[in-house]
Parts: sequence; structure tokens; C-alpha cells
Amino acid sequence: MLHFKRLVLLSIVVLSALLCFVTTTDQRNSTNAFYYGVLPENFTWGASTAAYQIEGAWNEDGKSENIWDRFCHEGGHIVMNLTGDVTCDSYHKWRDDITTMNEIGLKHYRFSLSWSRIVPDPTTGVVNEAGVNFYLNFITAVKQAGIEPMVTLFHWDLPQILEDNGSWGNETIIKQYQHYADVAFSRFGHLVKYWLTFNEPWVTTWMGYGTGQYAPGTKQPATLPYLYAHTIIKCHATAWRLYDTTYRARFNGMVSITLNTNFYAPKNSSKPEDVEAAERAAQFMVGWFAHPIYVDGDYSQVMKDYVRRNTNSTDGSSRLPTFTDTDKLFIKGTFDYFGLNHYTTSLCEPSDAAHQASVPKGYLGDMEVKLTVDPTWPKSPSGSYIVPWGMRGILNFIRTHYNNTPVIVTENGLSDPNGTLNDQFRIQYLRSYIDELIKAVLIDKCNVIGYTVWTLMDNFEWTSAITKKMGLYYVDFDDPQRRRVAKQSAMWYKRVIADRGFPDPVLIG
Ligand code: BGP
Repeated sequence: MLHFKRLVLLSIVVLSALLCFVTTTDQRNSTNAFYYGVLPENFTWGASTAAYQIEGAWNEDGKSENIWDRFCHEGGHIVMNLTGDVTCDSYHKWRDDITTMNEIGLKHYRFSLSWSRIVPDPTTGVVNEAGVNFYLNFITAVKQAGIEPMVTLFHWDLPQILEDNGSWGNETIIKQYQHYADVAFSRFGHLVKYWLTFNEPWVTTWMGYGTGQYAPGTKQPATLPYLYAHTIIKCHATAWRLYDTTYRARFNGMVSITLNTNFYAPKNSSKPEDVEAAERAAQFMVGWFAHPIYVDGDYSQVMKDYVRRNTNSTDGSSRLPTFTDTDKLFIKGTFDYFGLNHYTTSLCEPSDAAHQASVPKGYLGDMEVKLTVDPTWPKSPSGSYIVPWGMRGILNFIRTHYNNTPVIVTENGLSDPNGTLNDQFRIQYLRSYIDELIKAVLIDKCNVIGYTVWTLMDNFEWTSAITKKMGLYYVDFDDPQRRRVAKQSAMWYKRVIADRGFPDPVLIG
């Protein structure tokens, strides 16, 4: 029996080595190979939400209007003109949320603060004590439940008054954001180990001000995303430096930013131009923010070159703004870990004339990449492609491009159309993506220290509102009590957390 186990162990080692050889060259080849593995004790497992998506109470206790309140109330943007006015009602039902976290055995819970609840009018800076107390009670209770709060300062819900004052184009927002961060660090810092300055600035800037699909619905794809991203990067650095100089010694927390990115794979990995296109797409997406923060304080050379050449100006100027040397020093190194939101993968090849003509002039055209998918990839009910090996790919991209910085996956998950309790396809999705993460850690030595499911419970999924269900818990939005009911995936995830991954049945058997 002992011999048999040794033999099995040996074959696993040999197989892993082989797998490692194959997959470090191209993650695609590992698609079907399930890999048993257990992550270290201190690896943190969690679930995510965001203020606008779960809180409701949009105008209670002194909270001011934000751009998502305005966008939903305006009508014409959201499915069935639904709003987040009540949604999961977590502002009143937060104790129920903590019950669900306990049931699953989460190690951390990621959620966001609503700026307009804490500082309703950032132009005066007056703090709303009712808003602060709401979060203080909530964070204290999460902590008492033995769960680490992971707090996002900004998850897209800009106070409307700041939007009206020139939005991210008016640089006084940097001081206003700094003040808001200061309030959060000083009032909650003793309870919070993980901070995130921004959730997905790519979405804020590109979808809010480029395509206009998201609040506030502005469509200026050539200019505003670049200008606003520039300010957001400065805001991030300002908050990180504030924590570093004023709070770190006392609270010893970790501050970072969460970036969303697909994995960009060459359409044909034996074509150098496709490999280059994949690198360029990644530099335009994750690199847009990560290169300044994690590498050298500045945008990547390829992004600078391509935006300049597509600006096509007579004086050689670019639509991409420039950081001064002082900015670069200030921005470089403003991280304690890497927050990653990852869902899907794109295939890349150089753009051709037809494709260039089909995309709006600006950000998408500037990168000169044609993004496609493999039509054989399975799709989620809401249409996003399920590509588990992309998780391993993007983690390796971060390892090689950003000096193997510790990564926390801050979002990953799947939608379903009806919120079924027997959500086997969600279990399949999470199982395969977590397995690729385990391969990245145990085989490729990627420095991943945490994983977070999007999302704890069905909630207000932006323009899809409550028609897109992504939760581990089902929420009945017709029930005034908004009861939360565990789906199969919640109990499955509980097991994964308790097991720290997928222990090999042969080895433990
Ligand atoms: C992320 C957001 C989340 C959530 C999630 C849903 O971009 O940070 O708030 O909405 O996406 O995923 P998707 O709608 O891309 O399937």
C-alpha cells in the first residue's frame, strides 16, 4: 500500500513537471488537466460586493446623490429602468450579510464605502457622522466575526456634485479624494488590514466617459478616458502615500488598487505579430494603470508610441497626457499588493484597415489590436466566455511584468439568468478557475495570496440590474425582507475554503 502511494506521488511529481514545462510556454495546453493542490494556511479566501450594488438607502441619513443614482433615475440606461434605490437593502440588512459570510467561513469580505455617504459634499469636506457610524458598526461586526474587511474606497459611485464640478478633469478632486481617504483611514484604519483605492479605473474611465455605457454616460472616447485616468492614478498615489506616511506605523495595513483585465493571448502563438499584439493589448488595459504604479511611474513605451501616432498631430503632441518627473517619482511604487479582477480572455492579432474603421477613434483604435474569441469556448448565460486557463495566463503575466508582486484576486465569478439555487455551472466555473490559480501558485510560483468570488449575493449588476444574478446567495427582490438563501455554490465554496483548495483524494484517502 505504502509502495502504491509512493508510486502515485512520484507520478504526480513527474506529471506536474511535464505540465509545468508545457504550460509555462502556453497555458492553453493545460485546459483539461485538473490539478489537485492545497494552498498555504495564510492564503485568504473571500467574497466581494460594492456599495451601490447592495446598500440601497440611496438618500437616507444624509447621503447625497451620486452619479449612479442620477444615471438610474434619469431612465433609459438600465434594463427595465430599474434603480439601486433599495437593491439588497444591506444598509438595513447588513447583519444578514454577516450571517452569510459566517455560513461560508469567509476569511475576508471585500466591499466598498460610499463616498457620498461619508462626505456628502466633498467641496466643503463636512463629514456625515451617520455615514461613518454605519460603516463603523458594520466593520466592527465583520471583524468580530473573525473576518478581515477588505475595503474599496471607490467603486464607481462618484458624488454627483463632483461630476458637476468638472469630474476627474478638475484636479481639485485629488485633494477632495485625499480628504475622503483620510477620513476612512483615520476612522476605520484600526479595523482594516486590506485597502483598495479604486475598483477598476479602466471601467470608470472607458465605460463612464468613453463608451458612455456606464454612469455618467459621457461619450468622449478619444480624450476623456486618458485625461481622467491620469487624475485617478494621481489620486491613487496620493491616498497610498497618505497611508504610508501617516497610518502605516500605527495600523500596519496594506493599500493597493484593483485592476480588471482579460488575459490577452496571441491568436496564433507562432506568429510574432500576434504575440506583439497581445502584449500591446495588455499594456493598454492592465498596463495603463499598472505600468505607472508597479514599474516606473510612467505609461509603457508602447502605449505612449501608439497613442501619439494615432493622435496624428502636426506638432507631435499626444492625446495621452504626460507625467512630470515629480509625478513619476510620486506614483512609482505606490502599492503593497496587486488587486486583480479577472473574468475572461481575448485573442489578439494586429488590427487591419476594416477593423480600425469599425472602432471609434480613440482608446480602442489607438491600440491597433483586433480582439476576438475562440467560438468553441463555452459561454456564460449572460454571454461572457469561460476560459479557465486565462486565469493562469494573467497571473503569470503579472508575475513576469510586475516583479512577482503579491496578488489578491479581488473578483472572479459567473452570472446566471434566473438565480437558480442548484447552480452547478457556477461551481464548474469557480472550480476550473480556482484550479488554474492553484496551478499558477504551486507550479509556476506566482505569488498569489488571496482569492475573492464576485459576488456574495445576487445584487444590482449595473445596467443589467437584478436580471443578472452572480451571487453565492440568492436574494428575492420581491420580498421586502430581501431574504438571502444559499445556493449550492455557497456550500461548495465553504468546502474549498475549509480544504484550502482541492486536496488529492488519493493522497488523503
Ligand atoms: C466588475 C465589477 C463588479 C461586477 C462584476 C460583474 O467589473 O467590479 O461590480 O459588476 O464586474 O462582472 P460582469 O458584469 O463583467 O460579468
